[in-house]
Amino acid sequence: MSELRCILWDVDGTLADTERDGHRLAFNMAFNEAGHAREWDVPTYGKLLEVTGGKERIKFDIERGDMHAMPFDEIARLHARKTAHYQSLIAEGQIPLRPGVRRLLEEAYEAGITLGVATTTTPAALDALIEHSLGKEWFDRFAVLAAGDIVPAKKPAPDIYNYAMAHLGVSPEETLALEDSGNGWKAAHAAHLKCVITVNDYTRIHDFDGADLVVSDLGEPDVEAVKLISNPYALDLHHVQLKHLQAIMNTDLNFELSAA
Ligand code: XBP
Ligand code: MG
Repeated sequence: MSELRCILWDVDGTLADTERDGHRLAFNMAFNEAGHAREWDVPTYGKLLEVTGGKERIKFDIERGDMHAMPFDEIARLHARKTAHYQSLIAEGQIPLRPGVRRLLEEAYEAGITLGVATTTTPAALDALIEHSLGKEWFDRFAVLAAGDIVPAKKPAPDIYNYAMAHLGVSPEETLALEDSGNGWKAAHAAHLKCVITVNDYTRIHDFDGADLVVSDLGEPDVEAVKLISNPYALDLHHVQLKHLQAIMNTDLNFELSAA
């Protein structure tokens, strides 16, 4: 139980729905361009999301026999081409931010909350999304951009969260994570962070048992209320605001429940 000082944002699926019509298409473009007879359709890619990291995802597909074998340096080259295609898709403005993301980012920034990114994706892919979907000013507004291979173990390991917090000099007790996936939730939980989940079409079937709030999206004031999927703090909300994240941080759920 503590004051909220820092919010760490996941990227893919949380800031924007980048996977199905962004990353997936970019992988397929790179495969096609390199002459690999492989295309990841929508359901196949949904299952492959269990493997975090693009290079790791290709390696997994090879090891299970669905792509022909290649050494890791060739995988890395193929992935670099994928990243270039992804950057082009993002630059074309194909992927908007999810509902409420800009609103909540701005509210937290204006309130002086430290903001950071903790993601599995490649720094160049993250930079493209910030530049084209969020706006260049956010390069300065995020106090840390923790991404990709900066840590050896990707989510569900807690390493990227631990790296971001160490860089910022904040503790888990004063930090909240925003995530969209089972692996993201596991990483935040293993880093001892409270965590709010916004699900999407790929992740609504994931297990978020123990998460502090699970919602359809962050929502906006002038549209229909968000769908509350799991609301253990019994928050009364139409759309997710900074005050709700602060309430989650200020409440010791175990104490409240045992005192009730
Ligand atoms: C999601 C991921 C990433 C992307 C692909 O990251 O697992 O691997 O699917 O990006 P997060 P790369 O939800 O943590 O933002 O190909 O650049 O790895
Ligand atoms: Mg994600």
